[in-house]
Amino acid sequence: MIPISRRHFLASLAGATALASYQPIRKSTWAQMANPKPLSFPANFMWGCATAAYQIEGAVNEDGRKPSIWDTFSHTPGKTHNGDTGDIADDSYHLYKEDVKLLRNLGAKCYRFSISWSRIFPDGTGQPNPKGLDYYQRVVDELLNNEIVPYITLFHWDLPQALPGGWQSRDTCKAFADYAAYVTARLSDRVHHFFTINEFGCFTDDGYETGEFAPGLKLAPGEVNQVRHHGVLAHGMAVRAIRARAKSGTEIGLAQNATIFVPVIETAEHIEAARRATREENAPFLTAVLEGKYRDSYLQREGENAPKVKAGDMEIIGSPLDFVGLNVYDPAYARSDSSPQGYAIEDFQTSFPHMASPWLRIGPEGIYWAVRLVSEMWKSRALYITENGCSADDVVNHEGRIEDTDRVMFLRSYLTQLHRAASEGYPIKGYFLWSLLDNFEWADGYSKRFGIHYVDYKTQRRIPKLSAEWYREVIAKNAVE
Ligand code: PNW
Repeated sequence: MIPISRRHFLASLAGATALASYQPIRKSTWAQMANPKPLSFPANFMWGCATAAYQIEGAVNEDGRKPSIWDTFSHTPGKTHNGDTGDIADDSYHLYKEDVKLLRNLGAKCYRFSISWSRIFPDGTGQPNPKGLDYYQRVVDELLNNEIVPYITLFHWDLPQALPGGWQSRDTCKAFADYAAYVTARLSDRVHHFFTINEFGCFTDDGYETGEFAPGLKLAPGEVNQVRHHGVLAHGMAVRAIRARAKSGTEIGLAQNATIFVPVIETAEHIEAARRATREENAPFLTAVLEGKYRDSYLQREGENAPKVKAGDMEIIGSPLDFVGLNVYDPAYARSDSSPQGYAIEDFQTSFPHMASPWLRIGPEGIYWAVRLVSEMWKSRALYITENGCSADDVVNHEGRIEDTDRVMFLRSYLTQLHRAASEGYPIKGYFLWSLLDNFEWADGYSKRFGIHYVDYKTQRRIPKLSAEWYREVIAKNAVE
């Protein structure tokens, strides 16, 4: 319900009396308005936090790990803010027990972290490195000993540097599936949830088209579409490889920052426009994965630049999933119009509010529409919010506290909208806050803080922010207040 003031409420009733007979407000209604119920989530809702290997681990040369494309990229002058690298990051490779303690103190029920492919297969393929896997065995043990359910992402952008051609090569898809099979065969006795790939556009478009992310290439459109195709193909091949090797009961999904459209006004025509826009604008990634097909409109639009698809590829790409994970940050808005596609995408006014990262516009309704549109269009049985959170200009005040009221505002607004989706019955199973702690924010280096724990990078000390205290309350009550 949208909170309204008493004056507005009465005024709206007064207006309505002209049309309908006036009903006096019962006392109990006022009592409810004065004491609104907390926004409770379904029983067993999975509250957690998310991180990724290269952003937190450090220890890039230890125990047999070899470079990933992000090591190379971050060490190339001019590629990251201030020349920052993930060499040390949060040193979670050594401090993982402390980080699990942070989760424990929050009362978190689950933790989403990623595996560094270069620790397991330092050359991308070939000989596995047992010491690499040992680290993740220790992390999983520590989580389980603290009653925290591990959710593993197999690929969060840190591709082994040694793989010839990177994602331009179709062989990389096979290498990924082999790595996925190796990991699941060894961990699926205790880990029951795997995400294949995190955010397709961020390592394909940003890595191979704009060059803002590793490997920093600026390829032609046809080559970029081929890289995108290899991304979704690798996902599908991994789904099959995991299913073939994992213990029964293993659930598989992906974590995608689909572009989700919010209808400009909640009318039937604008909702339909948002639906169409979401399906069309995600054609190379989520739509292809969930429909097992590239839309004709996408193939026509790309013309001779369309990806080269081999027989059987689309079936593999569309391999059934157990759940869909959505990373939700900034919104997009669609309105109905008379064009053949039936929608127009809104531009943003310069006054549109954003968080510390300029791209991170604040649009809490996006999380509601993400869950609703994906469930409605693709009949997903289970959904997770695999990332949501924000950067803020966090400072340690004279009392040693970080009063990130702006982050709390952001999170409360989004979770209120997520509650709306849950209360309407959509199958949302859990929520992973990005991020457990400040970390290496890719090309932005350490200049942007997304954590609910502050990291002093000189001492590696972690300090819970106000948002951590707030999230702890949410988890304890299973409700947003
Ligand atoms: C996600 N954008 O990335 C990633 O999964 C995380 O690793 C990252 O730290 C987090 O969100 C915060 O950025 C994104 O520019 C990076 O729209 C950039 C964008 C979106 C998501």
